[in-house]
Amino acid sequence: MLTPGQLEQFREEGYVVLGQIVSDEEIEALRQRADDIVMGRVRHEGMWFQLDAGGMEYKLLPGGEFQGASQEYRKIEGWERDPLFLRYMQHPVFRAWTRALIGENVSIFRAMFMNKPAHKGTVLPYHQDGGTQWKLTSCDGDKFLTVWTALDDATRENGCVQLIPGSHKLGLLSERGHTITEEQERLYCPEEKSRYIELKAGEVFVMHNFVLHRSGVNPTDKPRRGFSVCYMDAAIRRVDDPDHRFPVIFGEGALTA
Ligand SMILES: O=C(O)CCC(=O)C(=O)O
Repeated sequence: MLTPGQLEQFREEGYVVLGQIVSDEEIEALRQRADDIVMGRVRHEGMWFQLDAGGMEYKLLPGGEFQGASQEYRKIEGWERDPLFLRYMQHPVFRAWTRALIGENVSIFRAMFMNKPAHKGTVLPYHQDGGTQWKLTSCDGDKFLTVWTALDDATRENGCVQLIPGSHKLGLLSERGHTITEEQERLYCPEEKSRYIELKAGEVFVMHNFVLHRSGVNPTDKPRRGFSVCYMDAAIRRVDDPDHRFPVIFGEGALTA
């Protein structure tokens, strides 16, 4: 489930590749469901859709409701609404990791689909996940865990996630913004320090939220779809809306599929 060696690697490098944790059939079902959702064959109220602008510039299109059947969505949020994905998010391996790092009661900040459509994709510059822009009552990086699952093979060629091992130890570099400055990128993210997280469809890696990470475009004819879930302490609230409740995944009041 979770070995002391993996925990040690997580503390030192800020990430661990776990490999595939569910059967090939279950992965195939998730891939199929992702396809059903982008094509509008399965609809869940409240999901948020953003089409891909594509390109080397970090320019994003506005998001909102379902915008029609398309393989060109860049990001879709709200996957806890889908029973198949919710069950996956509640897998005992993620229970073990979140218990070790966060505690008994665990919610999610977000559960999102991140796609680099074939012959498209938008560059996502180096960034950390957190800071005041998340508008949370606590942004202590140690109470968060990102779990990223490849829904297609993710390769260097089709825009897999790239990260800087150990960079979580720098703490939060930008309190306010999402991305870091060019100067910080020059200083902390030289190409020789970066690691490309190449995964087969179904494989998983976990990441500390303060690890510097990025991803590129996809010039290939195969999509690179990923499913990224950010788990956090269920006691965390939104600063601008104390009555808002994040979806609870483990512990008291957890959602049921
Ligand atoms: O999937 C990607 O390309 C980026 C993912 C990411 O930034 C995240 O999961 O936090």
